[in-house]
Amino acid sequence: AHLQTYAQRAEKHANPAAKALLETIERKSSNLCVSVDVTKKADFLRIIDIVGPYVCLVKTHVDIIEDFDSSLIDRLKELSAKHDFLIFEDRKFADIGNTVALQYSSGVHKIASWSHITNAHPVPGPGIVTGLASVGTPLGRGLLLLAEMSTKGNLATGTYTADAVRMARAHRDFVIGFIAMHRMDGIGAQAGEAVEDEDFLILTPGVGLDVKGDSMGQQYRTPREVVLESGCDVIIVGRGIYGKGSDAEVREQAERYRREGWVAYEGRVSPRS
Ligand code: UP6
Repeated sequence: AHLQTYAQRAEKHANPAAKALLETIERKSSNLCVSVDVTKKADFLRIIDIVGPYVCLVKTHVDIIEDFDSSLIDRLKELSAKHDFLIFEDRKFADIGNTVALQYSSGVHKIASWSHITNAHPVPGPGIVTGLASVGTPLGRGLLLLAEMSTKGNLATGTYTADAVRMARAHRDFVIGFIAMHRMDGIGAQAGEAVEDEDFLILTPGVGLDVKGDSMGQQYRTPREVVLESGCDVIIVGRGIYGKGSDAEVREQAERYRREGWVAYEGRVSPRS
């Protein structure tokens, strides 16, 4: 699937969130997702208004915002319409199905009511997908499973990763892809199992052009390594963009990562040599 264009893949996708994301990527020539990990509502909204034109997706951690209220969600939705991007709350659900269904639908944040895409750790087993799907499917939402992580020493490797892919395969209407560092095509498939027509989106954090990591285990790769060499579909960039001081600099970095991500994609779907 990764040698097809985003537009070709959008046509075939049945899940509304996956289809909308692929169409947005194509329309804006952007496979960039900005992760806006700041703690004040005003900063959060200001950064999103700056980077909005350059992104297909805005990733949030709404539980870190100190002055969170429902007006923030109203503003976020307005910005999503103004700049034409989708919203991904990076909640990383990890509990039993009944609990995650409540966490997804209810509480202060009511994530399912505004976030097109969210994600979950596969560690509790398939019940986590059933629980989240009970809330998200009627709303046309999509789920990503964390099949791999970007951090040094993480445990999401080998058979854990393969089992995450199998779990996704069993729920293809709601699980639209993975947080992962590489493509997952065919991983964990049984002999003779037909998996050629599956098209999981790979969204990849740990992307940076200027530094190799941080002091807490984060590891960065370039958009070229992620999209061209590893076949991932969306680059997720946080501090590399919002961490750059002035508004002008934030805009410049968003433009830079959009361009780098898109050039890497073009190199993948239409190689010159
Ligand atoms: N994230 C990772 N690695 C993972 C999964 N998620 O970094 O394996 C998330 C973090 C953060 C963002 O929660 O919001 O992606 C990366 O931010 P950064 O670019 O500032 O490092």
